[in-house]
Amino acid sequence: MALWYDEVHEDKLRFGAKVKRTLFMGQSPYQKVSVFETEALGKALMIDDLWMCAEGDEIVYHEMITHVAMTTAKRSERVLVIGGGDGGTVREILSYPHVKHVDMVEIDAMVVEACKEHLPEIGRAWDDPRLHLSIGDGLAWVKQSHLEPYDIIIVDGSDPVGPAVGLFNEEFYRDCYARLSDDGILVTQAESPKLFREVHFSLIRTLKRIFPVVKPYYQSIMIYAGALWAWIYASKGRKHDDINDELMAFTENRSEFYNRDIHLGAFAVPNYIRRALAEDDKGN
Ligand code: SPD
Repeated sequence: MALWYDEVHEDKLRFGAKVKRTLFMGQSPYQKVSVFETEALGKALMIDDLWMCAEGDEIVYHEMITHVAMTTAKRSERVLVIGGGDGGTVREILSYPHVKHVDMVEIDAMVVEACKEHLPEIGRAWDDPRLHLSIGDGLAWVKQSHLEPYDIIIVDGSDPVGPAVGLFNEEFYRDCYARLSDDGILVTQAESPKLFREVHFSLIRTLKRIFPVVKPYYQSIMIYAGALWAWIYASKGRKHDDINDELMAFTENRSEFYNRDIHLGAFAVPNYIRRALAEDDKGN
């Protein structure tokens, strides 16, 4: 009989993949971690029965979460990644030779170990000497006021259950703001505007209380619930269309999905989102 794994939402919706075999399943102190080999999307990671990434479409997520900030930042030598335990986000950041130092803070050693062993094609930069991996709490990391400022902070957490709940809180983003350089940019994953509407718009409102520039952007990810996925671009002044032509040319040459049109187009919002944002702005 065929084996399927589904991400289930309120017993109303399922996002599933047919699984050839289970490569890893474990319970860490924080969450359930599973890696499957799926028929349609290659190997895939689930955390607490929610899809995190799959070889077949991870490139869209990881290019979108990194390159929008990397191509617009005034400087991008020092980068902090919170979460991102599969290694896809740091892989993309470290593809830029000018990047000097990347701190990656992932709370769950089991996620990193399982991904290193079973998803080595996603995390291809684990041995890069510019990468400094800490297993620990991202919320505590950004409280350290002695840290040298970061040019970019990327929050690649999982969905707001378990240890990732704090990554949707105002205090965390206030700490991130304090850890950024004067021209700094933060990008965070921001769930589905359709399926997790309240989480998505509440995160935008939270960031707008802290950062002068806040703009959500969107792209479709096949494995994620709600199909249309979101990230939020927040900065101390740098605009999402302040694109560095040289860096864009470099990135376009090597990326599989991301390019200038995708970058700019991702900020074009459907009317239901435009209206919700306008309503929120009126309320502030
Ligand atoms: N349910 C999808 C939530 C996506 C969060 N991050 C995924 C990690 C990929 N590096």
